[in-house]
Amino acid sequence: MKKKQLFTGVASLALVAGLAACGGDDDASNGADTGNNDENESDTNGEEDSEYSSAEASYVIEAGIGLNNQHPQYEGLLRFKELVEEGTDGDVYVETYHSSQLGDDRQMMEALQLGSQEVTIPSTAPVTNFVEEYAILDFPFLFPNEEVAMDVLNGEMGDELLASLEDQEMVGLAWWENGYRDLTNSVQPVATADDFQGLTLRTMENEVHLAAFSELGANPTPMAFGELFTAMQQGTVDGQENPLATIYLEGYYEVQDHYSNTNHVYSPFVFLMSKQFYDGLPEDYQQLVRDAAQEAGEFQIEENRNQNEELLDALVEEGVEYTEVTDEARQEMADIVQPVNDRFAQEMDQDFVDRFYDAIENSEYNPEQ
Ligand code: TK8
Repeated sequence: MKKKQLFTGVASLALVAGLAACGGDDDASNGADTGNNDENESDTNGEEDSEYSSAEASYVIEAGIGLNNQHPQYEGLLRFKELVEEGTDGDVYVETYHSSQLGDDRQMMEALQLGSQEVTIPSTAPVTNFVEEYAILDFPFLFPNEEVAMDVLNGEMGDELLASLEDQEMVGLAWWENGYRDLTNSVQPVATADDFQGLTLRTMENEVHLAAFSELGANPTPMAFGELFTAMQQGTVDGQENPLATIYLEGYYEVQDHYSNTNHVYSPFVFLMSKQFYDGLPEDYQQLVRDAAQEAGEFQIEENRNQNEELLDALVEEGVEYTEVTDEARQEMADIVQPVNDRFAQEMDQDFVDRFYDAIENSEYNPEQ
């Protein structure tokens, strides 16, 4: 039986349009050196490095992400592909797309709901537009470290959040990691909360982020990730915030002058599959894609942490000025945005919020333990 997407035609049209818009850069090996223009033509059809083919598969997974093919998230996706294809001897085939070739996070989630795309791995911030409770994950200065975050996400609270996606026609298979977000801009060094004043900053499409950056005195401008590089290049925004791996590997140093390790919010990725597609898989394949998403995620997280730790020198070498944010300055930022967290927490289910905070407090990785 051949399980093909209803909207394959539409998806390929979007793909062609996406490639055309990116101008078809053939130099695949140096995404980080070519700014945002990093298309790797050899893997846009997902047939790369695979002994299997979509023509022989019973099930085809179209998997798309917003980041480029230099990012550890894409390496994780390739690992998922390998695990699934080998585990099913090619009966499930995975086509991988990066750089928003299939759309931005929100559009790809909508495609999952419709069943016209099978997998995407967004940051959790835009998931808030589908399930309100996800907002808690994007509270600034919430998780004291990455280990606590992963502990909570892989525990009961994370399971609950994954399960809540089912009403939205999506299945959450695993937590991956984007990491702690830092600030870049082209106007001034940012060392303290005061330095945010007047900066026009692109934020993710998430109410908490909007409110928090307003509270700090910046002008937040929500925007899809795929539009960000051009917005910085054209000066529509002064800056943005993302983990170091993204900042470096997307070549933001070409359009940004200052970087500060604000670490203002921990950003998870969530591995999503279309519920329609998942429900149509035999049970053993359902378990297999679940395990593969988890295993590929462990690999992605390790790679991602390495890159987030290691890329600072490389960024500075590209001419970006590094401004270190002290713990004291960070605490001041946290105090300023705390009322935002409290306000959003009040609007959520209280029991959920209490249990979430308890899970953080009681995590064995919490330094306060
Ligand atoms: C990529 C996004 C990105 C996120 C953002 O699709 O939007 O700034 O950090 O990683 O999910």
